[in-house]
Amino acid sequence: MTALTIILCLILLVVIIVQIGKVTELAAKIRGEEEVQERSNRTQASYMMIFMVVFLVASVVSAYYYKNWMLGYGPHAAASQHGGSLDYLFDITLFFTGIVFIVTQVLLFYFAWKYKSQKGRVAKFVPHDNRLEVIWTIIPAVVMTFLVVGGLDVWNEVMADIPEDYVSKLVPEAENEYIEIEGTGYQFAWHLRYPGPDGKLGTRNFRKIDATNPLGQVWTDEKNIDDFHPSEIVLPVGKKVRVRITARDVLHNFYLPHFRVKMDAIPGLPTYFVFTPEKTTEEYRQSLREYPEYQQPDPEDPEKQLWETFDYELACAELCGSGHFSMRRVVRIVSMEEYKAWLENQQSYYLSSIRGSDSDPFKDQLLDFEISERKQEFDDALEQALSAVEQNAKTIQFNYVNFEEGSADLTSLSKYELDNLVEALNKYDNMTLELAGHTDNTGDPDSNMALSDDRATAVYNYLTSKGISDNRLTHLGYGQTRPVDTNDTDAGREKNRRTEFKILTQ
Ligand SMILES: [Cu+2]
Repeated sequence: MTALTIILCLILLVVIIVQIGKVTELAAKIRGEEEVQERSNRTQASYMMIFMVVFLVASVVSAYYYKNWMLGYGPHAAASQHGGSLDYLFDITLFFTGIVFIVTQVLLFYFAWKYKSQKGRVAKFVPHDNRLEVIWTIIPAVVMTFLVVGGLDVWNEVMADIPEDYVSKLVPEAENEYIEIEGTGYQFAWHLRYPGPDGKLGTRNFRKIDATNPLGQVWTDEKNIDDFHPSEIVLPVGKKVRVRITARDVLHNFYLPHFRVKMDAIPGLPTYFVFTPEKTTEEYRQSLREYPEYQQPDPEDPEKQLWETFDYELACAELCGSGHFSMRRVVRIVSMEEYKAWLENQQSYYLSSIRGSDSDPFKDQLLDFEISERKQEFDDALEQALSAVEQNAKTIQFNYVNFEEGSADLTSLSKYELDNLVEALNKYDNMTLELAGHTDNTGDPDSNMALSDDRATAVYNYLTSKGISDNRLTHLGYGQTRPVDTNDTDAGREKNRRTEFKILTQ
């Protein structure tokens, strides 16, 4: 109904305009056409001048009124080291284009007024003028040169070539040390990766991408072992950051508006930029506090005002598909102490999601740091047992010696702990041991007894094969006769299935 009314109104308007035209025509015929034409020209020309003044004043007033919506003004201050120079470049561009804008508008309307049609005046015909050509070529060329050179200067700050002695570190200290992080865009999110304590991002291969390996990390590359995948970007204030940017499907764009950095994420072609955050999230919030537009309650959390809930953000600045809007991640800039505390809570993706699974190439072996950790653990337990006085405290349980299900075959990972024991036996050459196997109470007691004996024997055989004299070792199975926990729960039964050794003499 509304649409119909509007259409009817429009038709009516057209009819009225046509009628007015006809009336004017008739009036002109009555009054004499030339005189009417001339008066009309004068009126139109003065309208031009009025329009010019109103339009220019409105342009300036609206630019001033909306200045807080522009980059670099009001609450939109830059939060990175180079951000200020980028905003300055915008200002310079605005200054020059502003002059051109005002001059061209004034001339356009002034000429329209000055050269309105007048009786007896003939247009001047200028076919060619070299001087004019030169002037309007040189002036824009000079201005453009200033703008382009200034722009290149800022661009080189963002795209700074990494110096040769550049070092990537998770916690940078020296001037030439960067934090190197990685963002991979896909439909529709960012997958973030930090290098872990070694400061180096591990290699990737797109063929390795699957459900458990979203970035196609090559697990045989040890630089990948400590890399972690956080859900937000957290960075310390005042440290240089290099962001490596890639995409997994289509074009995306890694955009950190508050830091004035923005770069395409291209499948198959890693890009990067460098920036140094200069204000922590908290400092930026405090600077927003004075602006009325940030003193409103946050619609999502009415208890708080908008400045309190403000966060820096990472957005995708490429229209990459229907879920494009959801490619947002929070960026937190914090003090070095907070950054370190946050790092403490991050878990290596490999160790938490891949280690021991079918896609782990090191499934059947221990990694160097695990070997040394477990050796430390074993040595500590042994020292404690050796220095203990009570006989009960002389028994040590193997924590990592395991057997294949229902058999007495040692698993491949068991040898590491047994090797620790071999080393200890070589170190303390008077030490003699009793090796004992235990089971839980499931199954037949007699076969449990036999199985536990076989398992103690397997350990005995391993140790003697490593050159330990057989008169230093005895072995026997206790079956289910000596539980250390309840046999009513899974956890209890697991504790009861164990192999241990007792120090007889030392
Ligand atoms: Cu995107």
